[in-house]
Amino acid sequence: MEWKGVINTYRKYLPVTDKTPVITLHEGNTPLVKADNLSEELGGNLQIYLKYEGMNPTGSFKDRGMTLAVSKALEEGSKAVMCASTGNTSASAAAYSAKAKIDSIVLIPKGAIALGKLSQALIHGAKVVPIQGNFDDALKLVKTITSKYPITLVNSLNPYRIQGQKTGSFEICDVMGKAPDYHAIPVGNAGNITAYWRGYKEYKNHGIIDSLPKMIGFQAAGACPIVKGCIVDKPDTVATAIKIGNPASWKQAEMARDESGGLIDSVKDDEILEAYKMLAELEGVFVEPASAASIAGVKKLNEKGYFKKDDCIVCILTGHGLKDPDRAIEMIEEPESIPATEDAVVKHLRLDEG
Ligand code: AN7
Repeated sequence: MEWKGVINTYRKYLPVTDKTPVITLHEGNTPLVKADNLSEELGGNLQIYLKYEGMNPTGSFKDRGMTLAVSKALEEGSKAVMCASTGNTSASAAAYSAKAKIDSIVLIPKGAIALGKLSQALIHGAKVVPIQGNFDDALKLVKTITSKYPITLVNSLNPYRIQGQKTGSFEICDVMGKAPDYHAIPVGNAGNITAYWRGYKEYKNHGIIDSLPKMIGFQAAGACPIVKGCIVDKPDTVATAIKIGNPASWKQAEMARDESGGLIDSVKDDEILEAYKMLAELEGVFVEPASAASIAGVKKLNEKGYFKKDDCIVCILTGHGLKDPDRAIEMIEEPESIPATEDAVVKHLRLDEG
């Protein structure tokens, strides 16, 4: 049967009626890939699955929440939406607003978002406003402005964003027939960990799953306010998507951690980049650096003996690697060119040496 996006598929669990206009790009239904090569590399004791959210229409998990946030904005008669963004939210808000024929305004930290994301926001026709500040400054401004003007806020403070994003849990459980033992996820503004926990709890309340996963979240070491227990004024990490010092859903993330018996830990930039390369080389899965935080975190915890044998872990890979291709090229070094002749190619590859 044709997949018609998360609202049409999970309508019964979402705050929509027959009258709600459904603005969809057929988001969701993303691959859940068993990562045997990666599991073996990490010691062979775990069953690791990758939920490849980079396969959503705009290349990140934000589309699950944006379909609902924009549909509800339209239902409520809104003519414009606004968000602060480290990139992916702006790309998604721009695309869904284009589809809904409403305006979108995005505040981004100047010079601090990946080029692929900026190009998305621009080409979909968002009003892009780079500010001379970081994401936290941008979010504060957006909160103030949307409280004073008739513009709908579509950051994850908008409850419809969380409602839409919880469908990720539903898909995992629908495919596996149960919840995993652990749910590993990068944490930035902390909306996604909040949404997934909510989704699992709802499926358990409906009797669809018997057990809940432990939620394990990972922040970048230079931007880990929840781990430190205090706001980080100048967050810093290569994983620009999660360069956030004062997450909006801080308390909800702590609740997900504590209710599930999980944890929120930090991973260093070099651990994130190692995981980023490992995923691409071993699994054929290209993600952006922030997404690799969940893999880096699982690797770190496994080395400390945190897991039991054969524990099943789903890692959320939040965004596509093509969002930020410069990062990959920086790491690997672009190869030199050679003359366009058979002889030169054969010599270059040393095929003539047997
Ligand atoms: C790839 O786009 O906050 O903890 O403004 O783009 O729900 O914030 C992005 C966040 C993880 C963290 N991975 O999720 C934004 C923004 C990727 C992301 C996160 C983001 P939350």
